[in-house]
Amino acid sequence: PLFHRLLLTGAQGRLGGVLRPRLRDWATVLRVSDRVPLSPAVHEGEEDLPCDLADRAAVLALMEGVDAVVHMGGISREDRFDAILQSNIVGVFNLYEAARKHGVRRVVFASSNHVTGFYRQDETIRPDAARRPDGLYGVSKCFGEDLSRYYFDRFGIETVCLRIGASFPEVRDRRMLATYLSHDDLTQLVRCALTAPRVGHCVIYGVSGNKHVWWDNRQAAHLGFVAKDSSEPMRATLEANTPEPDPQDPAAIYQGGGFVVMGPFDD
Ligand code: 15L
Repeated sequence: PLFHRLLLTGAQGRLGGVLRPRLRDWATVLRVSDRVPLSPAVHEGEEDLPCDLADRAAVLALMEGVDAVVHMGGISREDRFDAILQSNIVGVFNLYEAARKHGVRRVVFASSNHVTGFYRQDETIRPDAARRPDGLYGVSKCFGEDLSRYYFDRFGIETVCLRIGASFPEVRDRRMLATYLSHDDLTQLVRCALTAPRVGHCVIYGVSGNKHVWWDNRQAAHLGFVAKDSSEPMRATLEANTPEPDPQDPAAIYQGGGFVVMGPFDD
């Protein structure tokens, strides 16, 4: 195995659930964590440590003895500010503080394309373009990117921030022709982010080799990731089955799609 103990947070989440069986072979022990009970329950080679990311003491215990972290935990959509605050801001701070205290050397951080959701769909941007978050969720991911930058510059903890596009088994709408990241490519990307010899702090988009993309990901080359999949084979069926978007619809104008018109939600 690549690691003695690897931690997967958000193991019961949608992508945590995809990654969980795929990460198992990479470590002697895969520590799986979520705030809700895991189903299926632990498999051989796994240990389950339930944890609410907002609970500082619990996160400190969660990180003990861990070699590296795949941080998929937290809220993955637009939500009430107070919910986002606890999971994605307090939670990420707790994670990095625990990494510092326990000497954890590397984190793969699930960021999101929504940190740049207010760029237009006719623009192509690089990961170092100024951020334009499309909601409080996107703002919280900006915080995670900046916090991890600080923990690298100050404490040398390496992080790869993956601005995941849309990772589902299949392309579900026209926007996903650009944002699609297959589950296999996601897995490879996480593997490269965990194992590339030196990553420092970097930010890259998590996207398959789609024909039309909005993101110039050449800055990711040093990770050694080469996408194997593409949305293109699904284009014809998708276009035949979905109406042409209204060009005035903000969801069709901006890269963040429907996220750009969500919220704010009342408490
Ligand atoms: C995200 O950040 C969400 O977590 C995911 O569920 C998708 O909605 C994705 O963005 C997207 O942009 O489609």
